[in-house]
Amino acid sequence: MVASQGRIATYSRTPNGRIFSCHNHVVKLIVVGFTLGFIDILPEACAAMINKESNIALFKNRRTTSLQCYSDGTTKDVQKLSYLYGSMSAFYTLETDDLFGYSIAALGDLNSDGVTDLAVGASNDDDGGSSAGAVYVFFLGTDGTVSSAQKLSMLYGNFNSFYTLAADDRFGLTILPLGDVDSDGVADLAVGAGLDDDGGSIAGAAYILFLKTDGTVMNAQKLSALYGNFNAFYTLIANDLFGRSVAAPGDLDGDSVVDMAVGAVYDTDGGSLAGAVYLLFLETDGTCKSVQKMSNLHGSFNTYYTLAASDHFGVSMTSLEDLNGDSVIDLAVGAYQDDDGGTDAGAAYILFLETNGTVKDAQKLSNLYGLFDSYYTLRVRATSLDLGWQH
Ligand SMILES: [Ca+2]
Ligand SMILES: [Ca+2]
Ligand SMILES: [Ca+2]
Ligand SMILES: [Ca+2]
Repeated sequence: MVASQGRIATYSRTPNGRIFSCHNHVVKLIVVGFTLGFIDILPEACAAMINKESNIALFKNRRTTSLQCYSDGTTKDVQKLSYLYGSMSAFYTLETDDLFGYSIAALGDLNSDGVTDLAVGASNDDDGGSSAGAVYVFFLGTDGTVSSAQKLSMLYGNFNSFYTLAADDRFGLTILPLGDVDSDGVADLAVGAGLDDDGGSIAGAAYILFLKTDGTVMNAQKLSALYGNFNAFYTLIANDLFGRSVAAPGDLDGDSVVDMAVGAVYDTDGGSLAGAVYLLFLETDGTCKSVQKMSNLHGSFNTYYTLAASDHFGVSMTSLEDLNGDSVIDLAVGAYQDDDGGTDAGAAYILFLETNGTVKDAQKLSNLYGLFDSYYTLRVRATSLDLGWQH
């Protein structure tokens, strides 16, 4: 099914099995990253990378050696953004272990100067507390260097007018533009803080940041066990890690307000750390109108597949185009410790959604399902990397 509609390529050792979805002029390209063996440790902080030809932003961290995820398997023209490259240091300073580049997202042209702008997470930034986290908004020049920048954290960008980040929240663990939630003409940004403690230790949280065109926060809505009306529908508990991943499915239910998917990778439905994904149907203020969970116990997922303990379903996600032609956006979800064909070999699911957020059909991609092994074989992941994202 998927192989006939697009091409699947491996990404060279992204941490934590993150899924990238991107498109080029030839094929619909779904890039699935799997954690394969330890490679090396680079003596520098993480760095964001921009491929100028494809307009794809990537990241590179201490456990990544190469950036090859294009249809021909090569990198082309690349601009690095780090403390030493891309003029970033003219605006802010990175410190040891900030994990700048841990997450990255294209923002569209926020400041309307004709050049796409970029958000980069630094989930272990220490503004407001050790590893409270931060996100940078970069206004780019046509050469991919930084022409101006706005940091969003407890100390910058007006975020603290709305919420307080605590130590180890890991704000910026994931970032993604959702679309224009409040219809003010400016794209709004989802930011995960998966180690937030609302409702229990590491229950997790996600924020919707309503941005101004200068990159500062005009308004914000937190979604967690305590905020955003989420708890009217489901209960987040300790160690759910809600907010580890986020996807933007567009307006799934057709009420003209964009919706949001959030992964809770340590959810225990049907097994310890089996994982779960929530579809949040949003109001224009970013609160939940309704919520649909997908897991072993919810959302009809178990009609098609069963998650095992420690699969970590929801560790990564991306919305896809409408693959099956039913006019409803479909969703790819990673489960990087699935054991098909080898311990922690990993898997991804393509979920064909109903407009109410339940699963209409599903296709697993792994060593055992979805023809994946016709193209690649996933190797057993080195157990020493189990804490890949938990720096
Ligand atoms: Ca711009
Ligand atoms: Ca907006
Ligand atoms: Ca909607
Ligand atoms: Ca569809």
